[in-house]
Amino acid sequence: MKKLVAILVLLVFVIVAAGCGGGSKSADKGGEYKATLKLTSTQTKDHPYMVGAQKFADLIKERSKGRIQITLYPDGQLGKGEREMLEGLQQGTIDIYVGSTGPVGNFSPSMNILDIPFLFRDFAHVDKVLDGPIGQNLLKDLEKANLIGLAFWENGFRHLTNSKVAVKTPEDAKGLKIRVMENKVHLLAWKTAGLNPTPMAWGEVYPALQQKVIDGQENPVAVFYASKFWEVQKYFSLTQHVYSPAPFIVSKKTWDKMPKADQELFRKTAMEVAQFQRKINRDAEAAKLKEMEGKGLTVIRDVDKAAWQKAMKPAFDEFSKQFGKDKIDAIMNTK
Ligand code: EAX
Repeated sequence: MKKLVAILVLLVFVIVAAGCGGGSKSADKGGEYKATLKLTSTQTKDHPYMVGAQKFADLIKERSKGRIQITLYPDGQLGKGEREMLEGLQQGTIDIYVGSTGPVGNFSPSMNILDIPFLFRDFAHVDKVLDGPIGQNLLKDLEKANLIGLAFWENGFRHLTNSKVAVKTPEDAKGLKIRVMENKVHLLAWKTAGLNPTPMAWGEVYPALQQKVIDGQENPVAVFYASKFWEVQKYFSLTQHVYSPAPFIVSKKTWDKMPKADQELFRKTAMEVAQFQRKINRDAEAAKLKEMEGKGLTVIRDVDKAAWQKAMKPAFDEFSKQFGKDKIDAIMNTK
């Protein structure tokens, strides 16, 4: 009899514990959850982030039969930079974010490994790493910062631009004042290469370039194009110095209110849209560059990449110490 009571007590305990599932307060009543969620990024509504976001919103609306509506806030409407937006996610004032990994490392240090220059060979390498166990573990780590990483979308390979000189080598760029993201890895890499980098929130970059407070910046083609940076920059050097992923993140506060079935729907849809979003980003790059050349931008294609790699190399000792050489090698050796 005593044994039976003990088993019953244990059973009740297990059922209650499973119901509370790992701190998540999921309602698990798929039909009843209704929400209007805010999705934001620093980028304009035509940038591939927001084109992807619109597709995500449409699919979620359709698949939830209208229970979940997602409103888009493009162009920094909910924060002047990505750090501010991530803080908004933690506080629950923003529900969903898509943006670079730039400031993410300040919240979840392991993510910074992806910002190491010349880590990725090409897009195929990128996809293998980000969609495989390495990328998925980095997304999981975000949860410790109350951020739920669902997938990697794409910002793109970053390139150096400026208003002063046609840059091919680090020598050409010596002393250039450039804006960098609020990211220690980027800051160290550019200092090591002999430039003069200043961390700045995205929303301040265009005016700073216009007022010539800084000479240049670095970003992928799509960002430069969507924000009409050819108006304030003359030279676009295809340095391709670092690949910039775009984690698609949900606030843990929002997440914990969602039933498991909707969480699954979000995960699946975010992964699905990642493929679409990366493709439209990649497919449009060459045409965007051409169009901007037509507007007077000088695109420097014969950049001395080996020289850039060599100039940033001394920073690798520090990166190896910080992230572990084995972890960096695991990414570089992924085939
Ligand atoms: O995510 O701040 C940056 O330079 C980012 O690359 C941009 O906001 C797109």
